[in-house]
Amino acid sequence: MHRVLVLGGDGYLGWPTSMRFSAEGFDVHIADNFSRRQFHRELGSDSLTPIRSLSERIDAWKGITGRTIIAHQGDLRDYDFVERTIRLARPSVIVHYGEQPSAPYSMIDVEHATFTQSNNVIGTLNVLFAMQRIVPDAHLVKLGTMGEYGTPNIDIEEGFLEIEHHGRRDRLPFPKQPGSFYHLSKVHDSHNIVFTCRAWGLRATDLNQGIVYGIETAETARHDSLCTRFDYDETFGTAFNRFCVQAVNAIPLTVYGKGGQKRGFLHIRDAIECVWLAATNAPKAGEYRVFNQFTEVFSVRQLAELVADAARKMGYITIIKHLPDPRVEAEEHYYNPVHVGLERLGLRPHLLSEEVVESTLRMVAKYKDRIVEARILPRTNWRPQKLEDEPRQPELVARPEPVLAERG
Ligand code: USQ
Repeated sequence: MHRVLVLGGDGYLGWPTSMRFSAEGFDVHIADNFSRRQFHRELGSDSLTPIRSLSERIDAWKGITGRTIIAHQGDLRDYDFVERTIRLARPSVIVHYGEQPSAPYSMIDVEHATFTQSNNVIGTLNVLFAMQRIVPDAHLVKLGTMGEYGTPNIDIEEGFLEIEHHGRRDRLPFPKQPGSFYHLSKVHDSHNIVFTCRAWGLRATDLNQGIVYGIETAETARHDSLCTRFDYDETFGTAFNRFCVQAVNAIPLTVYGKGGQKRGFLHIRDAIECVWLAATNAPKAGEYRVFNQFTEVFSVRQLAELVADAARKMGYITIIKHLPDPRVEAEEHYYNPVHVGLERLGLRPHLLSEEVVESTLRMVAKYKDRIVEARILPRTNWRPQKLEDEPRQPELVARPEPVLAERG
């Protein structure tokens, strides 16, 4: 029997991934500390979709499919928890989403920056140590980010660059120029993973993922109780999902700066498919492999126009507003990243069609009453903050809670 441990299995991608592996016949274990739910309570925001607690989701999945998913509650920064969970699950694959995933969250202040880096880097180190001790042949599928590379003025290769220097050649990790303390945490993880593949012979795939949009996968579509979260707030919501919520709520679409920031995007169905393809085509022992995980490139401006056009056709009065960019990033730049590895493994991309935009807008309209408008406009600024500007943000309250207190 194949066994997978999904770290962060209660999250936006973690829950659909867990169901996908379960549907394919894997024994699925989830580890989660419900931190994403706590971050939302801290910030006064919530998922647009009314998600169930993890135990309710697992019960619903069992009721519909007859299949069992086992959950372990704990924090990856707690080495004993990580080792105990891996001993119990004995996974052949570990899919690692268990990190703080928001760039704005990491830029709020020193507490949020140090929390993000210690949470992500120490959690991943604990996973690497426990793998080496208990399941050294398992395959680590780690969620990285396209943001590790930044936006260099040359083509971005898939993880490595063939380089000639002073007459000698080598294949070296592609240079990293990340744009937030969150993106930096993923770079630090990558370095730790490369090192453990080399030193301990672990096998790992780093998935440098672009920005995921959408809500529905084959498994979430089976019943409302299986739906995944859909964030649209300034901290956890990403560009496309935010624009859809803004369009339905008659808020001008918030394009930061000129909107010429280009990024790789992919539909949530493809994100899950990529993880499945990577997991079921393991690298050899000692190999550290990188895939650039996205299907197409848009500028933020293009993305806003796509959403605005579809919304107008559906009768919404939608305008685009260029706000001063709260981030420090290039607002117009060259961007041409390679993405061939996952296509070679069989990925058949679902591109961003008008139909996808319309179905997302319809889903948003269904839950319109749940929108918390006060959490949409950007407040977090990348630039140095003066003491007199404080306090502007709520305090960090990311502490594990007992399962019984878990809320949707
Ligand atoms: N942006 C806007 N308006 C908005 C929100 C964002 O113009 O209302 C712009 C940002 O300035 C940025 C771009 O859209 O230039 C992308 O921002 P985002 O918030 O959609 O995504 P980002 O912060 O880059 O992070 C997201 C996920 C993260 C993942 C990353 C992949 O939150 O977990 O690693 O996408 S990537 O962007 O390729 O690094």
